[in-house]
Parts: sequence; structure tokens; C-alpha cells
Amino acid sequence: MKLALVGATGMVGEVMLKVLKERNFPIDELLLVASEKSIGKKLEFNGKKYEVIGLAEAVAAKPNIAIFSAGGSTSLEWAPKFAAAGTTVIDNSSAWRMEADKKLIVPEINAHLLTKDDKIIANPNCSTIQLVMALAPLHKKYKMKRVVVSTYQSVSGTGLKAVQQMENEMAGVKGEMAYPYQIHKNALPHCDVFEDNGYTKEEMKLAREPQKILDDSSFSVTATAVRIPTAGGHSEAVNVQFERDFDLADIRRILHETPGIVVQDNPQTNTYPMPIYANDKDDVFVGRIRRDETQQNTLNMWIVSDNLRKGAATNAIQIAEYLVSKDLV
Ligand code: 2RA
Repeated sequence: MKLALVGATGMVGEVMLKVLKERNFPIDELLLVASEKSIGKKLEFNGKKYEVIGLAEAVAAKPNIAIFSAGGSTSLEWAPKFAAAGTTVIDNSSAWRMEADKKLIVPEINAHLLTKDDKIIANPNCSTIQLVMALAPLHKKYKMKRVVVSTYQSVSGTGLKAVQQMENEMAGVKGEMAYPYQIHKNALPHCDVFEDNGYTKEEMKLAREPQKILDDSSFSVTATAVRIPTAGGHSEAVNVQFERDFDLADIRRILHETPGIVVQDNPQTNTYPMPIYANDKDDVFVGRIRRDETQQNTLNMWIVSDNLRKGAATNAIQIAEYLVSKDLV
């Protein structure tokens, strides 16, 4: 298995290398790929040093799989070139997610859709992945009608520079500004750019991606995405109205029984999901599960996950594992 990691020097790229090692992904040859300015850099993987190469060299090497986490513009330009060379691309950017002929995959939910013909596969947005992981099993039984989600997203979603700026601010060090405001003591209702409808791109990802992943456009999602001063981990307050009434004990049972979901929910012992518990784990943590007493068939819950792992690196690598296990690459 020849694997290329495009964006190897970035924050998600670093986590991808860690997860590939942890999961002992079957690699015979590893290509670490980055932009021109990083070519020649040395990175370590599994006790071995690798020299970073450029995109053209990586395409020519014809890897079996190329996992991208290098931004939308790089993916739009280079994913088709890898695909034309016979490589299967798994892309972590938003570039291909809503394209009709591209699949948007959370392996626990819809990996079965994948075929050998899928040469560019989209990894959903981090805040979408944790949301659908918790909602998918409930939707199957109780059929969602409407979801209202407020996110509390860590600074790591914006990248290394933003985390460094927050740490500088906390330490009182003047550094490059990645945000217009002092993020270390703020809650910024502005993740990504604003669209014409007054929502941000981040909020519209939450409004659009779940229907594609669950293959059901009968429900709607409205979101408010907020950046908060945590270094890692995205949290979400979710209010979901179902078509059918539910039994709260059954909701808990379904979530307990869902692979990849961990229920942490005992207010008496202050047990509920928090980014510090989710850090560096691949599970999606669910708590504060309670009926919304103001509206029929409606549930409130709190969902937390490591946005760099299940929200990006691990989900992409699980897609790669599925492709290998089904001989699709
Ligand atoms: C964010 N989900 O958190 C976006 C991109 N990683 O900023």
C-alpha cells in the first residue's frame, strides 16, 4: 500500500501520522507531501525520517491512496490529477463535499456506498461528523424533523497559528493575530466566512452535510457556530425534534449500543462530556440527554469530540481502512 499524505506538515497532517501509527495502517511506502515552501523538510513516522516532497512528484509516484488535508484550493487543483493517475483521494476540505457525484462518508454510517469507481471521496466537516454520529441511530428509529445546533468550537479548528495566538494572548505575549479579537477571553460567533443569508460557511456545512450523509432531505438543520478559547475539541448543544415520540430510556440504550459513541451522563456526579475528556480520543461523547419539555417529540443533548481526530484524521483513515478491507484500492 503506497499512501500519500497531502498537507503532512499541518495540524491535521500531524494527527494523521499519529493515528496511522496507532492503528497500524498497512503502509509499504509513505509519501509526505506539502507545498513548495515545505519541500525538503524532514518528518518522522514510525521511527523513520521522511523528506517532504511536492505535489507533482507525488502524483507521478501513483500512490494507491492520497489523504488530503491541505485546503480547498489545493484539493480542487490536485485531487483530480491524483485521481486521473489512478489514486483514490480522501479529501478533508469542503471542496468536494456537496458535489452530486462525490460521496460524503462517515464510515459507521455510509461506508457501504463506496465502490472502486469512487476516486475522490469527501471527509465531512468536523462539527458535522460528531453531530451525525450521535443523530444517525436516533434518526433511524424516530426520524428527525428539525435540528437546532449551537457549536462551541476550539481554536484548533482554525489551525496552528490560531492556537499559538491564543496561547500568546494567555501568556500576555504579543504575537501575530489570527483573529480580529482577543480570542482567549471571548466567544466569537464567526467561524469561517459569512454567506449572503447571514449564516457562516461553518453553519451552512452543518445545515447541508447531514442530509447527504443520512441520505434524507426530509429534515432540516439550523446552526450557530461559535469559536471559544479551548485548544482542542468541539462541543455542540443539540435540540432535535423527531416525527415520532420517543422513550428516553430507549434513546440512552440506542446511544450506548452505537459503536463510536460513549454516553457520559450523570449530573449527580458532574459527569458529562467535555473537551478535556475527549482530547486525543476517537469516540463521540454524548451527555445532558433530556426531553425538551417545551415541545413534543423533542430531545436535548450535548455532544463533544476531538475535532482533529474523529472530526478529521481518524474519520479519513477509517475510510482508507474500509477501502483496503473491501479491496476497493
Ligand atoms: C473549524 N470545522 O473548526 C472548521 C474547520 N476545521 O474551523
